[in-house]
Amino acid sequence: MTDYPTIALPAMPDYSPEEMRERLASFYNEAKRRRTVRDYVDTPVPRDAIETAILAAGTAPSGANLQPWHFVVVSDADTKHQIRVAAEAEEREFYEHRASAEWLEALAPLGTDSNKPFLDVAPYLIAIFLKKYDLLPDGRKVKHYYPVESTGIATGLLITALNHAGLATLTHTPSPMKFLNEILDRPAHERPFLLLVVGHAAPDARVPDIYRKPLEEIATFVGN
Ligand code: IYR
Repeated sequence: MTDYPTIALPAMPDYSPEEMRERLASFYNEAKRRRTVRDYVDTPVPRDAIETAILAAGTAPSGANLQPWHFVVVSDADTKHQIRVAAEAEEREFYEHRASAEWLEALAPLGTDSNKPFLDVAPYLIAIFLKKYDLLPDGRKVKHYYPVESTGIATGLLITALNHAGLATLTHTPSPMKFLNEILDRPAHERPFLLLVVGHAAPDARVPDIYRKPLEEIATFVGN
């Protein structure tokens, strides 16, 4: 047993199987209406909504509970524009040179290109950074475990929380994203993980007619 202090597990709700089904059906309905949105309006989003969504993301499990993430919330128009300019430069490189023919073919149904107006228009960009270690004020390093898995789970929670609030998101991944360290003045040991665009979808936004794999394709049950 641990020598560290513990507390009793806070009470878990005790739902009947029927209640579980209802709750999960309702959660699934909400999850499945989430779409990656590329067309935004500049309608403001309250800052405290973003703060609560980030607090929810910060409840994610993490290796040794070291919480190896950092969220930079950008609403400043000039900073968003700097990010747009830098991201579009990387994206032009990607679409014109770096991407393989196979990759471009996989992206074709999404209709994406190097033009990223949403980086100016959406009210918030959340740059998510992953820390392989923390740096203590005295310069010592505290190693993190499973930082990629942990930050991925936190990002999933963030997207889910924002979707729950009726906000649209886009998981944008210009590559490489090192420019985010410079523009946002983050230390070198923080690695840009993902740029999340957040806002209200444009009323005339269109999205590709995507297909989601059925249960049999994404899950295998061993036993009952
Ligand atoms: N980062 C580029 C290309 C891109 C890559 C994947 I994988 C996508 O699912 C979508 C786009 C861009 O944002 O256009």
